[in-house]
Amino acid sequence: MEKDFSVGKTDALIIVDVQRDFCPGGALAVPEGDQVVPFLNEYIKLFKKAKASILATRDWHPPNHISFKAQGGTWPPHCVQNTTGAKFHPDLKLPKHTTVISKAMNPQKDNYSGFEGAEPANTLKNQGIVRVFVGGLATDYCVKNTVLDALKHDFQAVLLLDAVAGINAEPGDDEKAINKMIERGAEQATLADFIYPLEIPSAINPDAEGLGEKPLSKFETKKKARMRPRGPYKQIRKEG
Ligand code: VGL
Ligand code: ZN
Repeated sequence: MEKDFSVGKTDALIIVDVQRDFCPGGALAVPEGDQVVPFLNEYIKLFKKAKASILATRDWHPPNHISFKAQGGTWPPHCVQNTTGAKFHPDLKLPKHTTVISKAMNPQKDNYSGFEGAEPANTLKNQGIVRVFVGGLATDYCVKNTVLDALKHDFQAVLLLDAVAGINAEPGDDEKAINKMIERGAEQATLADFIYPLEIPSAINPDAEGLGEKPLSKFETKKKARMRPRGPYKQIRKEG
């Protein structure tokens, strides 16, 4: 099913936890976690061109965090504040004006959502954001919870299927997570579903700056979307 998402100022891109520790070689590596990076870089370009907001969340744990095995939790220590493993993936091209949201900083409490407390939702609402596009890591934890919370806060939410990867502690966890997000009302998209603003040099077209809404093309989006095999991330249609 083909869609035509056109990004504008009431949209935000939320990049979830694309940190070294969640990528191959990291402390809690998501299989193929690094493969979301080139896709996210394309989305970043698109959202920048549309002058839409870009946010990046990061897991930002104190060293004694309750989710760590030594504290009786599930996970190996990961994304400890100010460590190399907590840094964003070095190839992720976050623009300077990216809003960084640090999360799960309370030692006694884990949190998988970018919408911790009321602040992120309120800030987005005050900026006039009505729709969020979510990609990053991991599909079955922080991406899922961020999307579900976005819906709870009455944002429209679109899952970026080619820009997510799951931990899959149990095989199929990522697909289950995707199904749940769709069930709760999330839409899904890949790069091929976006209308790209046409680039006309401003020397020729003095109005080129405001192109977000006008001439449209879908150049190369199909080709780019094929770069990453989608496997389990096939479009899942809502029942009924
Ligand atoms: C995450 C497990 C533990 C995530 C964070 O970002 O999805 N997963 N902490
Ligand atoms: Zn964590």
